[in-house]
Amino acid sequence: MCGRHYGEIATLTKTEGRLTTCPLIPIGLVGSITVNKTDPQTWTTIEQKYSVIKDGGFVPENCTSRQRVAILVPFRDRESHLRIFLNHMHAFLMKQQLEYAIYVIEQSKDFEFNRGFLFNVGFKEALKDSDYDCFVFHDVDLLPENDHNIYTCPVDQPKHLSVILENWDYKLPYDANFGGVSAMTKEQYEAVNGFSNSFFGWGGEDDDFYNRVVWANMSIYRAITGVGRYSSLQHVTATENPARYKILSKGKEQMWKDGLRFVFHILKDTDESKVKLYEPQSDTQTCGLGSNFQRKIPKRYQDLIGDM
Ligand SMILES: [Mn+2]
Repeated sequence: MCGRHYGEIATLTKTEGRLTTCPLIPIGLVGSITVNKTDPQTWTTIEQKYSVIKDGGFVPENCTSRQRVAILVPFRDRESHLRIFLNHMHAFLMKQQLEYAIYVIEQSKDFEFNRGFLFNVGFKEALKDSDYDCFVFHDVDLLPENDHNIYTCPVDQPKHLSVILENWDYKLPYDANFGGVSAMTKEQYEAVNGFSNSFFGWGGEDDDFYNRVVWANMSIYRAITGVGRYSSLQHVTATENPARYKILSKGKEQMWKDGLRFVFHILKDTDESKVKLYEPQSDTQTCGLGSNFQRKIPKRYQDLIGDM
């Protein structure tokens, strides 16, 4: 489904203080870009290269960004992918003249990976830092190949950014695909009650997320062919969740019982210093999470880097 959208076509210029709004398509974008899949090996290499990045984020100097953008990246175990990702993304996003921060949301090993839950937590955590307008839900193993793929959110509809992927032979696998990299305004995310928390392991949460968009009477915007191209980093195939079709089939009745509104967690300090540990409160039992469910969530990659 590929609806029409006008959000990014409007060319309003406003002044905030002495700075003008950053251009819609910043000067210096070139379209197709080279993707470097080489691991920079150390966190220090990235920190030195991107010394301008503070607390995982960036604010353009000479203009006011059109939106404040939080990039949410669920994470577990793939340190090498994360270094490659950050090395690529910071250059990419700064060039787009966005005010943004990258949030790495890490999950403890106690339960199977739950991508949707981690996005819900990341959304709430990011809003404690800043009044973000736009959220990008991003896999760590996907790297944009075209800098005209602007990481902002159309105000009138959700956006699917990762239209064609290297590991799918650069084809969209099916029209309702909304996985990989997607973007929503704060209001749109609240209107779909975020992601379901019920999908553990691989698969299903992105299709449920798409269904929620439809049930909220929205449609998905995709950029023109060639812009939404992504390189993929290789990894061992994750374990598919065999229960996903059953959970998906109950998605509509669960939409307002299972999602953003039902993610509760409390903050705890741990001996692991910079890593913060979250535990859902017992209410989360109602959305299928066990009582011993725990998540480690470094708010930004500096937290993950620690003193290394
Ligand atoms: Mn993958």
